[in-house]
Amino acid sequence: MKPRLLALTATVAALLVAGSANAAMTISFSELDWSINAGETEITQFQGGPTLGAIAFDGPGFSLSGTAQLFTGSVVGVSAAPAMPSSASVYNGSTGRDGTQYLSIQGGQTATLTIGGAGLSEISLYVGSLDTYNTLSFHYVDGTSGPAINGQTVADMTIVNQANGNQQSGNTNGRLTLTFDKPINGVTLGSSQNAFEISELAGISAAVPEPASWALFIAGFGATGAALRAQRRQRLVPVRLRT
Ligand SMILES: [Ca+2]
Ligand SMILES: [Ca+2]
Repeated sequence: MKPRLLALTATVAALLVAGSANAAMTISFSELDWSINAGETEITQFQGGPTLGAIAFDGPGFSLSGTAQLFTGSVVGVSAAPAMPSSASVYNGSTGRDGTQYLSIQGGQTATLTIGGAGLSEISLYVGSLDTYNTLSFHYVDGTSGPAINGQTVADMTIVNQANGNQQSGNTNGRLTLTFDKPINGVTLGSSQNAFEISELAGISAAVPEPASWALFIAGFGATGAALRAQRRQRLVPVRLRT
């Protein structure tokens, strides 16, 4: 029977505040949603390889390290290609899943994405067959780490009812988005059992505004300064007349 892949797009965001670490993030999950979020730029679809260090990135400043593997297709009990909406560019019509290479973190393995420059203020991951034992931990530009979350956290904080590893349901296959109150420069993905599958990463840079924006910003300051000087001159006029 062909998997029934409904393009459910309901999204619920929740705020997670870590008790120990002085950081907060919001978590949202969008079912079978291949489209990246507004403002995001794609980071990678895990093409290239076959090792983590040889994966191609869409922009500069990113690298992947760790022991996780790259898969194409599914192996029962080992790794399941994430379920996809038919609109996804990586959709395989005969399986209803990602037909291209994806990241698969097997039991006991990790993959760390390192982010250069100013880091990211948001990251989204297209995840497959989310399980309670899939983990994400975050490293901040200021040198601190945490809070870490897992599949159960996602289930508790979003529309995901159960992170039970279902290989077709929109509950466990879709876009997981995390936004941060301070920029991250790394994410470590782990899984204590098979497996944590990810098709795609995207994010929003925490970089300062582009030079063009800065030029406008400075021009704005200049205009404000000129207006203030004009006001001051006007105020100064009567004083001058008196002396
Ligand atoms: Ca891919
Ligand atoms: Ca899984």
